Amino acid sequence: MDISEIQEKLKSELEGFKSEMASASNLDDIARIRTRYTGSKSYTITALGNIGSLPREIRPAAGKEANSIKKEIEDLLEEKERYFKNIRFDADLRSQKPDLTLPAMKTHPGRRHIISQVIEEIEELFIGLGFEIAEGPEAETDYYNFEALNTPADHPARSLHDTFFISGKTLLRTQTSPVQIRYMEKHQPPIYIIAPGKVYRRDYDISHTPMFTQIEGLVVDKGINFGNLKWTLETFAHEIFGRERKVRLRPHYFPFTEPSAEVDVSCKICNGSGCRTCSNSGWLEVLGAGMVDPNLYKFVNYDPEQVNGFAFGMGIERIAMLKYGIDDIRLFYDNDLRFVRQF
Ligand code: 2U9
Repeated sequence: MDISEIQEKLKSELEGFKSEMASASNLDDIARIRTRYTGSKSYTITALGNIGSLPREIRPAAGKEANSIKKEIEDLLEEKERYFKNIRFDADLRSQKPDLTLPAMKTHPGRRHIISQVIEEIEELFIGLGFEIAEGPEAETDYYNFEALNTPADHPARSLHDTFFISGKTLLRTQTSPVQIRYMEKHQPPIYIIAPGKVYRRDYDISHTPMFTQIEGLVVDKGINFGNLKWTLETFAHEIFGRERKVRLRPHYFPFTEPSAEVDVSCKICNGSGCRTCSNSGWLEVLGAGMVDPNLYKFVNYDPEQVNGFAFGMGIERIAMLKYGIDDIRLFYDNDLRFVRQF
């Protein structure tokens, strides 16, 4: 057999295929034509299988021709099959009558994340007390995150922060306090601000995530005293956790406040008598606070003889955990819809 004979047979095979395709009217026809022209007994497939037995010099041309015809046949089959499938799909849709007795599909409209809701609730409370909201960068310098907050390079408090460094003296802020320093650089007292935002620390367990949310507050004015701080914190605790909760302040240490305190609210579960949630103490720690250390004012050119102030800080995830009885902070960021849809 010479090459022109093979080409002739392949061509007539293709013509036969095309004429059958022209009269195909459904998917069954396509399946039948496919078997006939691309099945193992079809002329094109047999020809490809027999290439090896042809004279060596015509093998490449015969192989090329058979492959090209095979491809043309397969492409046309696919195209026509898609066409008939669409027709069948349309017909199926038209023939289906809706069953009006079926229950409606459940829809889940989007909603704000629980942490965003708690931030907003706390913001509203402080706005009502006359505070403004201040924001700042999440990538900070060592100066604003530590130095200007009374935490020089050799200060032991630095190791508590497990800082993520970006490069050199640039880092991811470990607290929102840098926002307050930046704010004081640009504004003169009286200052009444809260700074909500994401902060970052290298930590991950049942009560720590590498990113969490803080809200810090700062008041700087003439004649501010510890009583003003205590009233502000009690108002906050009663609004957020309920008026029946007791509030207590315990002495503590922070590099940027003196004196400093940790603030507890009485445990809601046991009403202060002691249970597993409060480790039998009757109290739950909710935030830290103190009078701004006058030493800080030199960083922002305030005169500590003229003004003084207080500051406080809290982790929003912790507030949300205590408010809603959540026992693992990681749940907030696993994005399991069964959890986030509850709020
Ligand atoms: C300036 C001066 C003082 C902010 C403060 C705290 C106490 C505090 C922690 C609570 C849990 C952070 O999220 S947490 O780990 N914060 O206890 N923060 S006083 O004091 C400032 C801030 C800015 C210029």
